[in-house]
Amino acid sequence: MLDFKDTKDMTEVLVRYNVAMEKTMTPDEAAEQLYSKDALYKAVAKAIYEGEEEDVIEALDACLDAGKDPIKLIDDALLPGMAVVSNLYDQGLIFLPNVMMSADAMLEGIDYCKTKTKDVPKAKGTVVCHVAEGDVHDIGKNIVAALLRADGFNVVDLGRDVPVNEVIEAVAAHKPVLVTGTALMTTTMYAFKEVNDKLVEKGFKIPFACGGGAVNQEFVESFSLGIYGEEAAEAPKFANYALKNGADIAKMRDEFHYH
Ligand code: B12
Repeated sequence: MLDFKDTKDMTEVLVRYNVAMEKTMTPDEAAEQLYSKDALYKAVAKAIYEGEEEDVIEALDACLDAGKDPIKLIDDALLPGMAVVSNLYDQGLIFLPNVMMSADAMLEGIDYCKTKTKDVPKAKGTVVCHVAEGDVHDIGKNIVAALLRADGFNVVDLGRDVPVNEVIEAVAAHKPVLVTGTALMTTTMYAFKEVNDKLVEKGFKIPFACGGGAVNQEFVESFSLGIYGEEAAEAPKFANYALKNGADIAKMRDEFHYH
């Protein structure tokens, strides 16, 4: 235990409580500390960190040869690999282009795993995904869409900067069990409320799951169909819940409430 009275240099305190690193690490050294102890999963994560798509496939092949289930590899190897990259980015150890290359390598890996499963199920249902009007940040939405597809949903991906009316038209055309929205800017998140109000106006009672750095639970629950999601991995949980229980928004909010 540190004695605060005698601690002249606060650095010691910050290091003790893991707020600061013991020494300045290189990104490679920091990544090394975050990888899985499992050598097969570590190879996948390392290839994602390095943004090397071919190495991701090679590492996945090694996992498959060892008998791992291709769909489980998404949760067990690919997402943890991307989590290492996010962690290093949050610490300011790596930069944006690295994150984008890693995200591409991870998405490639998800697609590859899907081709390796024999039991590609009949689509469970449809989900419409979009990034809010005016917003081009689509990395999170791409992960959401990839995870939904991996879970057996048919995804209608409207892309980024999607006009409000286009979302409503897609819902009318595809009758999805869930709509997702992603917004990373405080200027674009209000498009969600417009989508919500137009859906209600047209009589569509369907959960509208919203996430992305700009929004929080309070904001999303301020509109009647809104279900807040913090992590992309929640999207398939929402879709499965809606499929099983229908569009009971109040029950769904209870089920997935954060605090
Ligand atoms: C990458 C990035 C870019 C890239 C985007 C590339 C791309 N194809 O997406 C580029 C360089 C193009 C870019 C441009 C701009 N950017 Co930018 N960008 C970022 C950055 C660094 C990372 C965003 C990101 O991809 N995060 C990783 C992904 C995975 O996170 P995510 O989308 O939030 O998704 C996660 C969760 O939220 C969740 N999730 C997301 N959606 C959903 C949906 C559901 C249903 C669920 C369950 C979960 C879920 O799942 C994911 C994790 O599991 C952020 C900074 C930051 N720290 O966020 C700034 C940031 C978002 N950008 C910002 C700005 C201002 C801009 C620009 C306006 C800059 C400029 N002056 O030109 C332009 C915007 C142009 C536009 N009209 O959109 C600001 C926004 C500020 C604000 N609050 O409004 C930020 C916050 C930077 C900052 N601190 O100022 N940007």
